[in-house]
Amino acid sequence: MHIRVINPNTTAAMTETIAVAARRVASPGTRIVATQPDSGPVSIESHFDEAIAAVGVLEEVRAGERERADGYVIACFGDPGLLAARELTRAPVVGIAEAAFHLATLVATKFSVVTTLGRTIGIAEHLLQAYGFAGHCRRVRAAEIPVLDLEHDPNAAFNRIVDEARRAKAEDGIGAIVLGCGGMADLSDALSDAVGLPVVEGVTAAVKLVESLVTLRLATSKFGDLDFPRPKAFTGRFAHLGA
Ligand code: 2AL
Repeated sequence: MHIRVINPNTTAAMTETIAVAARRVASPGTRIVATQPDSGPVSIESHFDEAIAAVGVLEEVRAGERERADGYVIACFGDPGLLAARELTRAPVVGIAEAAFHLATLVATKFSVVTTLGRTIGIAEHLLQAYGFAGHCRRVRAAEIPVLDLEHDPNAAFNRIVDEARRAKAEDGIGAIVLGCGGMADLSDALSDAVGLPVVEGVTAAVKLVESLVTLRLATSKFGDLDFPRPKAFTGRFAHLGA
């Protein structure tokens, strides 16, 4: 099985962190191909960053189709471009936020999210509403770490995440923590040990969900709104995305 794990930001070091975490949980027969767009934001911390990054995600899905990928993971917690990506392929496409929310509800009745910057809280809350998980999530919390600090100063970042997760455990009435950034892909075991709660991390959750969907032969539905986009010309710098 060939799973293309797309880091929607352009920071190669973060792609590597994501790749290592994905390979750690992948089944022996699964090949993880981890990629990032050529162009776009180095980190995704706003609606603007997400909108630009989504185009790169879609280009990476097109590239994956040429390589006959069996499934895709969108490894940013805003799940940028998720539904558009599903339109481009029959293969399953799973975002790390939706994957983590789904699995968290299987191990706890309530969870809190610990994400990076406070300004991304609204993005996660919007997804919780859109996906129908708002009733399971007690609170989206921020450790106030810029995304790239996860790469540049990992020990300080981890300590802030531990502090916020401990506050969540003490104050939120939860049974599990969801980690709210692809760059946190390597932190779930250490955080779980430090806090004493199940910690659901989206990259690893999404890899196992894609493996399950492929094994169960559950392809993305081409009946209805996830059908391939109608062929048409695109102009200017997006000409390569047209038919
Ligand atoms: C993210 C993420 O997962 N990757 C990135 O660049 N930004 N999301 C977040 N909330 O920090």
